[in-house]
Formats: sequence, C-alpha cells, structure tokens
Amino acid sequence: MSKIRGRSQIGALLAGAALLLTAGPAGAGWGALNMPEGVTPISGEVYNLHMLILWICVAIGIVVFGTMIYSIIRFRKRDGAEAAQFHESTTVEIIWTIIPFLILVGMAIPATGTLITMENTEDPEMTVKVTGYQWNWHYKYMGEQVSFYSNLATPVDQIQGQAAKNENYLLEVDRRLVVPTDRKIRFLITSADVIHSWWVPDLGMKKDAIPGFVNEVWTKIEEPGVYRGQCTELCGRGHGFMPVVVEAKAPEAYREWLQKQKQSAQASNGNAGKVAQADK
Ligand SMILES: [Cu+2]
Repeated sequence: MSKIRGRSQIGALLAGAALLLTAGPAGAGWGALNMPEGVTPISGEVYNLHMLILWICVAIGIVVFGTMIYSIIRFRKRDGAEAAQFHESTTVEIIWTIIPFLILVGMAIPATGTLITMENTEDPEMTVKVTGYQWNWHYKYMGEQVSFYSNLATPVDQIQGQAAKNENYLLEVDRRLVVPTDRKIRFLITSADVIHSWWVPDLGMKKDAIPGFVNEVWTKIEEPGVYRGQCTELCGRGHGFMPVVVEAKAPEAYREWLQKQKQSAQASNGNAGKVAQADK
C-alpha cells in the first residue's frame, strides 16, 4: 500500500513539474516573475543572457534530479540493490571536472561579450551627470547649462496610509530626467554623501553612486516612454523615497524640451539678478 502511495506521490510531483515547465513563457504571470526585457540593446542582451543561463540551469536540474529520482525508485535497498563504488576513480573525476568546466565556459563567453559592450562608454552623443543625495537625485546636462533636482512626488498621506496609493506609488518624481531616443547617452554617476545606486531596469542599467568616484554607464533608448527605477543601495532612512524616472522623447521633442529648460533657467537667473539689484 505504502509503495503505491509513494509512487503516486512522485507521479504527482513529476506531473506538477512538467506542468510548470510546459506552462513556460505563455503561462499567466510569467512576465511578472521574470526580469523585464527592457528597451535598449543592452537590456535585450542581458535578458537573452539571463534566459540562456536559466535554461542551462533547468537542463542541469532535469539531468541531476532526473538521475536522482530514477535511482531512488529503481535501485532500492529493500529490493536488494547495492551501491556501486567510485572511490579514487580517475575517469569519474575527469568527467566531473570537464563537464562543469565546459558549462562555465559556455556561459562565460556570451557574458563577457555583454559586459564589454556594457562598459564601452566611448563616443557618447551627450552626457548627463547624476549625483545621489540623501534623498534625491541631481541631474546636470553637461555643456547645456541645464541642471535640476528630482524629488519624490508621492504625497505624504499615501506614504502614511491615509490615502489610496497611486499606480506608481513611490515611483513618481517632481522633475523627470528627460533624454532623447536613439542617442548614445553617457551617465557620469557620483554621490555627494553616502553610497547610492542608480537603477532603471528597463534600460538594463544600474551603477553605484560613490562619493569621490565618478562611475560611467551608457544607454541608447529605442522607444519613447517613461521608465522607472529606484535607488538600490541602502543609503539611509529615506532610501525608499528616491525614485528615478527617465522620460525618453524623440530627438526633436527632446530639443524643444531642452530649449525650454534653458529659457526658464535664463529667466530665473535674470530674476535673481534683479532681486540682487533691488537688495542693494
Ligand atoms: Cu540612495
């Protein structure tokens, strides 16, 4: 009786596992579980790399657990099976060294290629300096005299649970980082106080912001849109309150936006000058 029950349980487990596997990418909720594919060539590469390594791990899991489960069922001590002895077997040692080595090389080759592309910040078409503060981000468009802080815009009553939470709860800012699509943008990332980390999953991009260091990262966004991220280095009490919002506009719309920023910056400088004059 117990034998039959045991077999049926194993059968149910195997059927469950098969169901999970066949559900695959088409299964409901898969997209929510998996990492985003993103909107840049790098994020696409990272996604493909992740899927390749995932399926290699799944194959290894099937081979290892398949062998284990088969052996447990097929060779039972109760049925008189005796363990084979492999002590000091050179052949076995060579096999279990060479196979993992080949698997690792198979994963390292594409991963190295992606890392090299990721780190290649040469020949950018524009540069934005990103500075982390406790607890907001500062963006400076290099060579454009445009710079501003980007603060959390989620109302306090939502944070304190006194109002219903927005769709982009804790992921909205007063001023977005606006960038053009189809341009190689270099980001210089640093911090003015503690270590922060600038992270936008859809752009396949995450870099530590370290005081006294300037880290580089680059992106080329293919689709206009709004991409959200967060600080991902535990940086203090307000760590959860410093989102990153990047808005990618078509190059023409971006130029218009930049022009407006310059004009309003000039206007406010002019006003500041007038106030200073009046004070005298
Ligand atoms: Cu931070």
